[in-house]
Amino acid sequence: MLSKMRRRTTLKFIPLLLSGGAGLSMINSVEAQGKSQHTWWKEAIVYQVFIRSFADSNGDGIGDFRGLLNRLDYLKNLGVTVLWLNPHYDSPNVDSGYDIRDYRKVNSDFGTMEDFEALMAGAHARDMKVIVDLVVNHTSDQHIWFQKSRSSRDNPYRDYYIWRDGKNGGLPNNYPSFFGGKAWQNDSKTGQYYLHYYERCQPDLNWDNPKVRQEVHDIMRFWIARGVSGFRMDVIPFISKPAGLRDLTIEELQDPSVVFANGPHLHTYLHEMNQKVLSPHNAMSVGEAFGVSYAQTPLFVSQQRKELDMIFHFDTARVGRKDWETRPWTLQELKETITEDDRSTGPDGWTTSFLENHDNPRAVSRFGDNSPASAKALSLLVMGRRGTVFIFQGQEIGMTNISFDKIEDFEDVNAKGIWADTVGRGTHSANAVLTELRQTSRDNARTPMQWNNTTTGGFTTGTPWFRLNPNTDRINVAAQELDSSSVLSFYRQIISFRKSHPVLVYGTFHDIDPQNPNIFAFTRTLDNNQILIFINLTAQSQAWALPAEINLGKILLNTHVVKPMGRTLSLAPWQGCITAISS
Ligand code: TEU
Ligand code: CA
Repeated sequence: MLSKMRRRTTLKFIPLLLSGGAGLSMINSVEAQGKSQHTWWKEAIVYQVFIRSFADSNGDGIGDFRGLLNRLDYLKNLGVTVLWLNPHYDSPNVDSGYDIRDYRKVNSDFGTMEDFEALMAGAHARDMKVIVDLVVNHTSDQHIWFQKSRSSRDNPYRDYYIWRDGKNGGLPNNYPSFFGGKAWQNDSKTGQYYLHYYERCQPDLNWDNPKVRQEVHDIMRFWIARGVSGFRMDVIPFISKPAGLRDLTIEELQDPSVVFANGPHLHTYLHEMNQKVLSPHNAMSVGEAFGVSYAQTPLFVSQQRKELDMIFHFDTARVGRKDWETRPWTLQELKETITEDDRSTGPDGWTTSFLENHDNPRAVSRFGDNSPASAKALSLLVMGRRGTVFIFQGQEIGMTNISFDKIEDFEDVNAKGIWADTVGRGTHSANAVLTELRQTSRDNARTPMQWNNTTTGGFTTGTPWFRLNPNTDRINVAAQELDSSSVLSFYRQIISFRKSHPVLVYGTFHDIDPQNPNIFAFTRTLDNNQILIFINLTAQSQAWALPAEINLGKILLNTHVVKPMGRTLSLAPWQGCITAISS
């Protein structure tokens, strides 16, 4: 309901944004869908590393650059071609590094700049590229710019951030913060308020100041010079602030991201960044597109507009969610988001395929039943659709959510903010909020990587910074390495299959049975080459009648040993196949 409402609301922004810039009519004239230009980043298998929880090399309980370096052969073996590092910069770590103190220093928890350079060299020696997180909607309040900015109203850095007087003895407007409470903080030194969409220690930068944009471009060049091949851009649609910073209406307050993502100069700033930095250096870009509707997607990713290469839409990964709460969902709904996402790119844009990241719970717990079989079925969904593949550490072994007994078990600032806004204000019971957070919390994805069956999971020789999931005794890399029927073995197989079958990368996507509540069946087509993918996304056996126009060809990849045959296929729980289609 809410997401439908959001789509309708956002549609009206389109003509506004297009006036003056390149229009959709221009986009329509380019190459037909499916004839997409071949590029390395479309073919990439990106592996996201939440460094803090990946591998600890020095026994302090915190994952680090050397730990990751030591595991590069494992990733190479898996078939990974690009690493995406979560923020690796100097930070007080209030929001896991998304609060940056110095963009030109590395996080000392992770090692030194020399360690970072060794990691880069190690990746390049194995033909892997590295992209880093670009977090430039906000900085840490400990950043020198903010320290200067807050020092006086006439400091040259004052205008690097967004300062306003209060209104009628209260806040400048009614913006809420995503991490609870309001988005304004009064600063006693000068008596004004600064804006923070996230935690109050994450003040928002003022992108309308050309000096800020110049600084960001310089930071990007700094990391490109150190071998980085591109950027994942954190909440990038929020950089241009709404004109006048008026109050949000009650309807807009339901989902402030829609207004925040539609600032008047957003596309001007992205185009400028592309022309000054991305294009000249051939750097890849993927924007986290919180608040962006499918209808708006071409504005970001149409190649002709020269802004970003692709964006992340959250609707698929967040089916069955309303913010931090769960809601009932159906497979039809999940499939609909994938079709919409696929079409949203327009004829010359590109998209991403993912179910997990550091902000979402584990897919196998959310859409599967925690079983290895369901992890394999979901891998087929991620690898089978069109879009650059992003997998998150541990997904390849079927890591699951962890159990939380009490609020103290959580590390995440987001969980704490939700708690304060609900239980803290007496609007919800502790039990009700815990029940939801257990399923939706970002902490579910942030537990240490499970390398072996010891109590510290082979992640560290010391005390891990965050609890390991006790199921590391069953779910771990060491055990799966030796087992040809493991989730890990299946990931290796399907990644190598995708790499050797361009139809899986470039072929058009078509859902052939959208109303089926149990099975996801779709074709991929590239020139004369067509393949069929069907996945039983339930824990029960299912019969699936092949559509009349399709004759099953050779089975090319199968999650199970048993081969489905005939015109009505019997599928085991979570069984999925890739097959040829015979004429
Ligand atoms: O996240 C964007 C974001 O706001 C949501 O994904 C967030 O996880 C949650 O839904 C808020 O209610 C990005 C980063 O990925 C996230 O880790 C950071 O905390 C956030 O921006 C601020 O930098
Ligand atoms: Ca360490």
